This record gives sequence, C-alpha cells and structure tokens, in this order.
Amino acid sequence: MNSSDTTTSIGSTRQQPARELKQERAHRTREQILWAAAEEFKEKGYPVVTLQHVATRAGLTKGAVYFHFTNKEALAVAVVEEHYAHWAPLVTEVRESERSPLDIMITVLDRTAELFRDDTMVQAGARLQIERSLIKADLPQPYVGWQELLTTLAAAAVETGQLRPDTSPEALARVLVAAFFGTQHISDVLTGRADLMDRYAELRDIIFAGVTA
Ligand code: LUB
Repeated sequence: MNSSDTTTSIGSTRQQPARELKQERAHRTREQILWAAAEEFKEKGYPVVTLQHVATRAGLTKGAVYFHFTNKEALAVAVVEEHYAHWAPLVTEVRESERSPLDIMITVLDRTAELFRDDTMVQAGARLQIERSLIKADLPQPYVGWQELLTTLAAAAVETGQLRPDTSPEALARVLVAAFFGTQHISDVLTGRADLMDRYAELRDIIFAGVTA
C-alpha cells in the first residue's frame, strides 16, 4: 500500500467515522426527543404540551427539537407512527413461536395488551389518536390495520376448524378491535391501566367463548 493509499484509507477512515458518528448522534437525539414527547403527550395531552416542555424533558434546547421536528404536529405524527411501528414486529415474533392461527391471534392480543399497560410510546399514540381532531396533521388511520390483521387470522382459524364455521372473520375482528380499544381506554381513565390485563382477559375469554369450535 503506498502513502496515497494510506492517506486515502486514513482520510476515508477519519471521514467515515465522523459522518457515521454524526448520523448516530442525530438518530439518538431524535429518539430522545420522541420519548420525551411521548411522555409529555401521554401525561398532559396534545393541547397543553409545548415544544419547550419536550425540550426540557429531553434535556435539550428548543432549537435541537426544532432541528428534528418543525412543529408540534410533526412530533405528534411521529409518536403515533412509532405507536403503530410496534405491531408488525410483534406479529412476526408471535408467528415464529405460535403454531395455530387461533394461538397467534390470542398471543398477539395478549402481548398488545401488555404493551398498552407498559409502553409509553404505545400509550401516547393511543391518547393522540383520541385527540386527533385537535391535531392539524394527517395522523395514521386508526383501527383499520388491526381489523385487517385480525380478519386474516380469524379466517385462518375458521379454516383450521378452531373457530366455528359460522364465524364471520370480519365481524369478529371488528368486535375485538372495538372491545380492546374501549377496554384499554376505560382502564386508562379509571385506573391508569393498572387493571388492564384483568379487564382485557375478561373480553378475550368472553368473546372467544362465543366463537371457539
Ligand atoms: C387500537 C388504538 C387503541 C385498536 O388501532 C388503533 O388505532 C388502536 C389507538 O387508536 O386500540 C384495538 C387494538
């Protein structure tokens, strides 16, 4: 290797980490801001939260927040998108561990209920969706994704004979989404989701008792 190669390699070595480090630092800062925003939105609600609140919670300047998010609406959209980003990886993981469509369906719902109990980003996204009429931005459409997923799983469970042949997969999916949405919301309002797993288990057991073969 000649000196120019060394220079090139040293140059590229010095440039590479500097650019990568800068990108990694920016990604970490964006994540820090998102989590602070989720905490603020979850606790105070969209109307009350300011970018200054988020900056203070994140331990950053307001300028740092503005660098990543042009306004509060953009922050709300990003938090709701992060909420929904939880579900595809969860379903993939469950599909790898559970064998039957019905077991996949129930385990996905069980794990989702746990995230609604425990995860700040999930909880913040849920509150922002309730406050969506106050947010002048295109938030992701709620509920439909879950209805489609549960319809597909329910149809497979009917196919395998796990659910009664007269079960409408679409109707079961709509009932599960409505019951889950309402149950997690009521649990949040009345107990801060402290009783969510008990209330969710009731809806799960009663609904599935009516359709299981
Ligand atoms: C779910 C919420 C809370 C539906 O799909 C959604 O948008 C949902 C937030 O809007 O419950 C039930 C899994």
